[in-house]
Amino acid sequence: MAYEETLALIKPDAVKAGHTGKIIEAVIAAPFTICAIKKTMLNRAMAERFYAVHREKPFFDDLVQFMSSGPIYAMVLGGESALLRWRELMGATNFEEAAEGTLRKRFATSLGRNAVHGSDSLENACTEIAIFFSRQEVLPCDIPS
Ligand code: DAT
Ligand code: MG
Repeated sequence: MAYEETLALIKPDAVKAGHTGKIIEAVIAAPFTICAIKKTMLNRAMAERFYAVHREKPFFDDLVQFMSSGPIYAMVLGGESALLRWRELMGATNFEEAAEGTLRKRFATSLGRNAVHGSDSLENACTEIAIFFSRQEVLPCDIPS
């Protein structure tokens, strides 16, 4: 086990539907340390950059349009095995295949509108965190020493 940080997003569908509080409750209960959090909105270019790996996919345009359609919350979640644990809490990409109790099972309404994002590797987590936060904004400890 190792301390890790991952990027989590509460996507526009979940923010709009009023699920932010329930999702943050699940984050804290898991538990993760919220090392950084901000409400923000991606413009088209930022969404394209964020999802650049999917540029060739047929759903890319819809994904970019959706992700830039309203406010989101970006969080850096820290903890032991944070990357995999956050992906487990999110559930499968397709909410119909997501396990009971996962965030996507609870809050997704379609394959694309699936409430939350999580980095898929530590390397990508670093890149994605840097899109939203400076190093000074990421505080791994809740209690100052
Ligand atoms: P994940 O978000 O679980 O890492 P991904 O990186 O493969 O999944 O895809 C990014 C997002 O794109 C995903 O959360 C929802 C959307 N998406 C993926 N596959 C899709 C598909 N076949 N049709 C429509 N949207 C899709
Ligand atoms: Mg992904």
